[in-house]
Amino acid sequence: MSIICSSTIKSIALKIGFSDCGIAQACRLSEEEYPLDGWLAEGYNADMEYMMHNSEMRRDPRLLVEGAKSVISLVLAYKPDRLMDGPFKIAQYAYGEDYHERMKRMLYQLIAAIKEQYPDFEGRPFVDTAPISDRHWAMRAGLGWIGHNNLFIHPTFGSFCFLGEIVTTSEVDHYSDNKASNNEHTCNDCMLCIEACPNHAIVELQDGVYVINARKCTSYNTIENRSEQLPTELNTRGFIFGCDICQLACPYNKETPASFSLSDERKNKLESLPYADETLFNKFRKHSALARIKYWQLKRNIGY
Ligand code: B12
Ligand code: SF4
Ligand code: SF4
Repeated sequence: MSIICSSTIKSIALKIGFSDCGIAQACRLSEEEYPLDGWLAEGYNADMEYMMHNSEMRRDPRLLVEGAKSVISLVLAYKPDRLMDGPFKIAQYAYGEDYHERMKRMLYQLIAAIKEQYPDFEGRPFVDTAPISDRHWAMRAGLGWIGHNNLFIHPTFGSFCFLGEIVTTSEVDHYSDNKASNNEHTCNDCMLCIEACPNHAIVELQDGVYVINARKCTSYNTIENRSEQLPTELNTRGFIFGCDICQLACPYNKETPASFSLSDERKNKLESLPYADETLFNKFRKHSALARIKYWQLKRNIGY
């Protein structure tokens, strides 16, 4: 099998429209690096039972793709050029087309383009579609670091970016350095994200290791929680789908460029969504990240 050139892959990825690309050697993530067991033991996954399954596979992509040698990590920035107005807020990641669809299309495009140069290349694309920890692979691929707000932060695009991977059985000529491991890039410990969270959902699991207690988090409750009522103590600050508060507080997101232009038409649609009837909402949620919730959850999140 041919050894593929990392800089060729990166330049194809950028041409396709990804914001950044790096490649890490496939290996097992230790509990120290990815304290999944500790997080699950505390029940911080709330009712996301899928996080309890395949945890060994989630740590080791070689169990996901037999013979995997490399993980190609892709970043797709999504910061919009303006925010929606009005009393209700939707997290910025849901402003545009459903990222699962968009990213998957781009990942397949990338695989096809690599195959043109290396016909024996075999790779499987992932974007929230299998047990693999996107953030850790982005960090290992030298693209940035994980902040106390638990998000992957890119030095240029901040944390407003989606992540995806191609796990491949091919080896590459050069693996990127994990810059976060030698402190070249790290979270600056300002704690602004922790202070900003209105629900105290960012908690210290062990000394200096912060995780999200999903039970308390607005993002979890407005998207993943299927109960009839939201917890009475939840302070959403107007977010009816997802939450961006701990990202907006982070200094690394202040000077980042916009990567998505929010048209007047789309902005109006987003602003009128809380008042939409079921038919209109169902029409909107197709090809949107809002497809994750049903109409009754929207109404519950709004409070009527
Ligand atoms: C489950 C999940 C959720 C849950 C739980 C969140 C959580 N942090 O665990 C809920 C529903 C709450 C959620 C919310 C959101 N999510 Co989410 N979510 C996921 C999912 C599916 C798995 C995450 C996971 O493995 N959690 C388990 C815990 C144990 O692991 P962890 O969160 O990675 O945390 C560890 C590391 O941060 C590490 N760590 C911390 N600091 C350091 C420092 C160093 C040096 C090291 C080595 C390690 C380290 O320790 C932590 C504890 O284990 C991923 C997709 C995927 N397959 O990876 C998307 C994902 C993380 N989500 C994403 C997004 C966009 C969001 C939201 C921003 C959406 C929104 N606006 O509402 C919020 C953000 C909330 C937040 N502050 O994290 C993106 C994040 C992109 C990015 N730039 O990081 C992902 C990667 C999806 C994607 N493909 O793009 N999410
Ligand atoms: S997404 Fe919102 S509720 Fe969840 S940890 Fe961040 S600020 Fe807190
Ligand atoms: S707000 Fe401060 S502590 Fe939180 S992730 Fe950003 S740099 Fe790190």
